Amino acid sequence: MTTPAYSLAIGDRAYSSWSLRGWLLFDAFGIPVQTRIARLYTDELPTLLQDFLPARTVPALRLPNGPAIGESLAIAEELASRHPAAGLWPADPDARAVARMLAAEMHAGFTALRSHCPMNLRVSYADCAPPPAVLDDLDRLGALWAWARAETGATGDWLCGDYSVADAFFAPVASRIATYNLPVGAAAAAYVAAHLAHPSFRRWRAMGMVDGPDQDFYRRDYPRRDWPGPAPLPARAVEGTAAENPACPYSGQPVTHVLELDGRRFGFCNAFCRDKTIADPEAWPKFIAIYRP
Ligand SMILES: N[C@@H](CCC(=O)N[C@@H](CS)C(=O)NCC(=O)O)C(=O)O
Repeated sequence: MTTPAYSLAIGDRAYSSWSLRGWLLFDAFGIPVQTRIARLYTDELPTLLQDFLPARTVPALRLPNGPAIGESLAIAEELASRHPAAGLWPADPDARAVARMLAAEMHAGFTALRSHCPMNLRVSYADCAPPPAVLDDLDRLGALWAWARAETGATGDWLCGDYSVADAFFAPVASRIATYNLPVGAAAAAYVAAHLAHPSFRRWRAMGMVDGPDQDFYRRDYPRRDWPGPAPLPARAVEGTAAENPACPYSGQPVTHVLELDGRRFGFCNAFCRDKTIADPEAWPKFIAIYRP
């Protein structure tokens, strides 16, 4: 008998910061999930959420053969209870307490940063003239992150040792600091860089680059700069179905859409999977397995 899957309702990947948190709780911890996406600011969202009542926002999670729950923090706790070996929270009790405090403060706070700098993974601005309240939020983040490292003795990329729920909760903040080129100290900048390079974050962003039209609500006229995260390999879409791989690396289905990289042609079974691969080829292990066998 196959285990029934978790079903996760999400919004536009480029813009829905809470959906990113919810999805990272699965992808970054190796827990399989089926996603159902709806466009923010359209009727799609309330329609999708009809299947996830009483949740009113995304992410919303339908438990296998069970109820639906909303609220990213509740989803984190529920997954941690159901998957104790996945390491969502640090194993050390003191580090776990620190991680819980971080996630809770993120869940409740940083409203100035969140409203002045809404998450937008499709652009990178040189400056956004952050007002004092945003600078206060950035100071608080820097202090909180330094406190977590001092308290837990974490010396690597993540705040409490291994990547935990606390880090997943700060991923959208890291993306905002990158997108809006916000001023932070060296330690915070290194933490942001670690998020931009995290494989799960790269996969989400790659999908977010191509999974729907730009939303006007998030448009800003700030000067642009290059995305400060890892630069994608230079792949591009090409016509035809001729490809060096006989079947889609993700589904095993016949090739219908092709990309070109380094003069080589690779095929996929639909436009979305081809285009998410073009957006960041190195984010996709099954593609890299055929590109660099
Ligand atoms: N406290 C919620 C916040 C979720 C949230 O605000 N999600 C936004 C998208 S990022 C949403 O669903 N907005 C649609 C709406 O409020 O109608 C959580 O932790 O999951």
